[in-house]
Amino acid sequence: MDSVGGRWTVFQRRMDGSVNFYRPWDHYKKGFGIAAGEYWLGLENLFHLTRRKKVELLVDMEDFNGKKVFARYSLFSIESEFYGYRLHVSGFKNGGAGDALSNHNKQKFSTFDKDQDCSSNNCAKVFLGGFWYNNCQKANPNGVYHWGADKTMRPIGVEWYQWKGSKYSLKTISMKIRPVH
Ligand SMILES: [Ca+2]
Repeated sequence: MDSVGGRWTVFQRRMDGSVNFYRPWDHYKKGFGIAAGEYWLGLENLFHLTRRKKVELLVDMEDFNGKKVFARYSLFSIESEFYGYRLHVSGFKNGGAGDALSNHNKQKFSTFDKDQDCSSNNCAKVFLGGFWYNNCQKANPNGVYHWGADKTMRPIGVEWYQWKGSKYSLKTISMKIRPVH
């Protein structure tokens, strides 16, 4: 990675299915899991980490064949809870994963008990995660961990559509940020 910028701060990680990510608003606000394993830092922390400086985003992911790709965004921030922790992401650079996140740009965060998405349905309930759902998603990193491809299932998995399609649940995915100088 570039020598420019500080250390990466991981705010999301899936790696083994050990943590339930189907959780209410309060959990996504405050964070859950453990930093060394499956993990969500919390929206309030994320807001404070991105509010006064330029921050870039790196999304690393791996499939069950050991193939690794990434997507990178040169600017990343979220708004306060009052504005629904609305996502701002731009400046995509392709590391083989494709751009799934631009579809979620300018969306508010939604959980099953707080529907702020652009769908007439409750995306968090239909796709079983918590995320900046649009109508509904191209990326579902907080979806259900279900060990690879299953064409017979609804697309509820840990999805990155532009890389593996809607019915493949990734082996690992992590989202991390660092300040840009
Ligand atoms: Ca809705």
